[in-house]
Amino acid sequence: LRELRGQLAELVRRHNPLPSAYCDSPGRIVALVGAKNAGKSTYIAVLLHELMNRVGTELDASLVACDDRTIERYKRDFARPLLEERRLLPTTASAATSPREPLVYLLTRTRRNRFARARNDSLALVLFDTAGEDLRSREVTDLHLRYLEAADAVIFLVDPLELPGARPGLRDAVPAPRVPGEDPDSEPLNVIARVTDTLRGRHGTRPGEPLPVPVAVALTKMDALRPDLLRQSALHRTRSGAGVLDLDDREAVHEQVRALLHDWQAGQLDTYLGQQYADHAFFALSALGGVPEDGRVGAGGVRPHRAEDPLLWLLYRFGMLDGVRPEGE
Ligand SMILES: Nc1nc2c(ncn2[C@@H]2O[C@H](COP(=O)(O)OP(=O)(O)OP(=O)(O)O)[C@@H](O)[C@H]2O)c(=O)[nH]1
Ligand SMILES: [Mg+2]
Repeated sequence: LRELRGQLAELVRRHNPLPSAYCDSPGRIVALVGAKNAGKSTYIAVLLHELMNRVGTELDASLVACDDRTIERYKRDFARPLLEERRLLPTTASAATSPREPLVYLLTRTRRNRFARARNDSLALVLFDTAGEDLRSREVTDLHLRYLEAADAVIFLVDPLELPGARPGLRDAVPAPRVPGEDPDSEPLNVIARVTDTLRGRHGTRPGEPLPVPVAVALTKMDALRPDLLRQSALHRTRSGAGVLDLDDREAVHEQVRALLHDWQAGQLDTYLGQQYADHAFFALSALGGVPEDGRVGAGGVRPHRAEDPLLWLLYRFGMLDGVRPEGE
C-alpha cells in the first residue's frame, strides 16, 4: 500500500509546479465508482463546482487544485463542456487506452471554536473518475485500477433508471435507457462486488469481516423520478443545517433510500453492503437537476440537488465537519 501511495504522490508531483509542501497534508483518496452511464463524470463536474462555490462558502472552505494538470483537466474535460457549454459529457475512456490521472485538490476549512479562535483543517482530496467500462469485469485488479485498493473512501453511484423495479416510478418523459438486466456485468450489485474484492485484497480481511472503508451509496438522476413519489419525503426537501451535518436529516434520507431500494427489488444491495462494510450510507441526488435533452443540459441549466451530501458525510467521518441533532437542541 505504501508503494502504491508513493506512486500516486509521484504522479501528482510530476506535474506539480506548486511548492511541494503545499499538498502534503494528509490525503484521502476517494474512489468514485459505478456502472457505465451511472453519472460519475457529471457528478465530479458538479460536485467540484459546488465545493468551489456555494458549498465552499457555506463550509468556510477553499478548494484549490494541487497541480496544473488538475486545473487544466477539470476545465477542459468537466467544467467547460458541461457547465459552460451545457453539453453532456462523453463516455469516459477505459484506463487501458487512456491512463487515468486523478484530480487532486486541497480542501481547507476554517473552523472557529467557542472563543472564536480560528483553526484551519486541510485535506488533500484525490478524486478518481473511473470508466464504468473498466468495472465490468474482474480485471479491476488491473494496474490501471490499482488505486481502488488505496481508497480511503468510496462513493458508489447507482442509476435508478437501470433498476428494473424503479421503472414505474419514473417520469413519463424519461426514455428507457437500455433493456434493464441486459448487461449483468453492469448491475450495481456486481459492480460493487468487484470493487469490494479489490478492497479486500488490500485490507486482508476475511469475507465475513466488514471492511472499515466508509462507502457512500448515492442514487443519481433523482430528477427523473415522478414528483409524487418524493413529495412529503426527506429526499425532496433541501438539506438542512449550514456548515454542519444534520444527523436527523442524514438518517431520514438513509432510511428513505433504503426503503426505495427494497421497493424496487434492489434490497440485495443494502443487504450486501451491510455484510461487507462496517459503515455504508445511502444518498439520493441529482447532479443536473433536470432531464437532459438531445445531448444537452435542460433549459434551466445545471441545478444540482443535494449533490454535496455524500462528501459532507465523508468530511464528517474524517473529523472535518461536526454532526448536530437540531431536534435535541
Ligand atoms: N436526468 C439526469 N440524467 C443525468 C444526470 N447525470 C447524468 N445523467 C445522464 O447520464 C448520462 C451519463 O452520465 P456520465 O456522467 O457520463 O456517466 P458515467 O458514469 O461517467 O459513465 P462512464 O464514463 O461511461 O462510466 C449523461 O449523459 C446524462 O444523460 C442527472 O443528474 N439527471
Ligand atoms: Mg464517465
